[in-house]
Amino acid sequence: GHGDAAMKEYQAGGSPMADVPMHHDINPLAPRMSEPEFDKAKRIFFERCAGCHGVLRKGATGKALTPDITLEKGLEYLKVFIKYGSPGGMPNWGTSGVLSDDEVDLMARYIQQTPPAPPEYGLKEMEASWKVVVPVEKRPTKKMNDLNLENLFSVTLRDDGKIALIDGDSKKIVSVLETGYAVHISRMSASGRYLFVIGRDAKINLIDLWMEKPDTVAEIKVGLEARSVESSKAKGWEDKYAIAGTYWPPQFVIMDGDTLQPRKIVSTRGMVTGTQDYHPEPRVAAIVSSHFNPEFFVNVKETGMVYSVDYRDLENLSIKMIEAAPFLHDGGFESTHRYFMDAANASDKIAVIDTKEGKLEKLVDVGKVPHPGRGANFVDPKFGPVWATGHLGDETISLIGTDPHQHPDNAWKVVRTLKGLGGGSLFLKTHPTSKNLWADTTLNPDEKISQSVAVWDIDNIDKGYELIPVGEWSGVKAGPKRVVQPEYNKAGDEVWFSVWNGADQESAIVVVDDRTRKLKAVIRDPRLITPTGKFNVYNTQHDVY
Ligand code: DHE
Repeated sequence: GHGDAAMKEYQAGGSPMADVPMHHDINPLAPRMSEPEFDKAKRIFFERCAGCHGVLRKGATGKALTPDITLEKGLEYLKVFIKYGSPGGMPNWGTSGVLSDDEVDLMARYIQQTPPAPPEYGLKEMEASWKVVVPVEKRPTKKMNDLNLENLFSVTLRDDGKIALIDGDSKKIVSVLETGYAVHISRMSASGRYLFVIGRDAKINLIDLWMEKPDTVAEIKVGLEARSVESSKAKGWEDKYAIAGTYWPPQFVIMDGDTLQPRKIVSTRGMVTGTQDYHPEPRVAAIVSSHFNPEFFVNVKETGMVYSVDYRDLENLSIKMIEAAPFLHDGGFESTHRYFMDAANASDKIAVIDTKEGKLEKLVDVGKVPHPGRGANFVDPKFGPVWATGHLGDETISLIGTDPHQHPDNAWKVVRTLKGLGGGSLFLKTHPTSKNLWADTTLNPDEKISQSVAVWDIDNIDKGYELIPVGEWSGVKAGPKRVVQPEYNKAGDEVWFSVWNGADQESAIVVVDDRTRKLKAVIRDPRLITPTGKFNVYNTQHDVY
């Protein structure tokens, strides 16, 4: 199975649903629990367990934990499993010191209860949370600041619920803005004017970069838990719509691009590809926006479906359900932007989605638990254009041929497998003007590896990687100092890395000169609390990676 420790730890990152009140349905067959015990257990479940076992405990990466299964196993068996973990990938919550013996007992009783269902969240709730801070007619009609917007970076300050806007030229923090809880990603509107930021609590901030001091002009909460937001990019539809996908409820919503007014909500509950079994909570993972057609491509994680959503007519919405493979997580375009390279992380495959024709082109077998972020595009000296992904579950980088016209024999095949620093890789990147491929190993258990990155010379890719000790270069002394997510500046001659420490420790951003691979700058500032994702405006706007 997919029992990689890093993978489990990654998914057990905590959920804002821990705070959502839910009804305790007394199950007479289950061991007794008081109301305070139930609430405490529910909190632990959403902080530690829901990421793998699902909100309704129907199973995802982890096993199903519904009472029909757990009552049969019994209290003692469940306690041992929770305390010691399993070779199949269940963490050892007790012996690792995360849960006390009393808490292990509490959780063993809790998972025999009927799973409490979180509330639904529809138009009424969205509208109640929706705020237009600056109406469209009160906004500037041209750019009112001297910022070089194309080289601005939006930086996730994960545990502070904020983003930092950093000027890529001077490396100075322009401002720090409040966003949602455990803020997750930033995306750009097609014009490069609006920045969308989404938190794990499903709060979206729409930030107008034309203002004298860029700030939030609208906000909304689109659900109880979320990870993805995008903006319409097809010709004639620039900046018109935004879309956000939620983990709970399992649905997505299309909004007006300049106000976030919710327009159309679509549920993703349905049948799993292949088995055609019903899944009650298929979460929405990555969403990409077609540059060709007025369509969003929406990853429906647990059912393994990609919905192509044609946004021309919201009242008569047309959705194509493209069967790929479970569990769809992250991905990005190849260099022509026609094919969406989409990681099915429980199937060890990349699903190649033809966004022009709206169909599955190919399922490509790669390494164990692919995790590309948006991936990396470059021209392999032997095989032509390729797109690359790293893996959480092994040390390899898979290079997939992406040019069916000039290199048909290599198209949609793994043409080369690189050996990287180790497992636990989250992101890799290059740039059209660069000859380097950079990959992190953020979740590797070995500190030397998680604090370093690997870099390959694309023209001599056989020669293997060079290790760059980015964590050490940061000068930050204490802490885990995990190095995460390479991101290029607009010119493609600098690559930025986050040195991600605990919330009460110093973190940093390290800027490396891409041509010399030498240290160029370190951004250290008390406001840089837990920096993780970085999104260069131009590269994000144009899907350059
Ligand atoms: Fe992410 C992208 C989900 C944990 C940093 N993350 C994504 C996307 C999804 C996702 C679905 C794709 C969005 C898109 O393209 O529309 N992430 C999840 C989880 O479910 C998971 C595993 C567990 C959780 O509790 O949230 C998770 N992610 C993390 C982290 O722990 C990371 C490393 C640090 C952080 O900030 O939380 C993290 N995720 C990122 C980043 C991206 C991302 C930086 C965007 C990469 C890019 O280049 O586009």
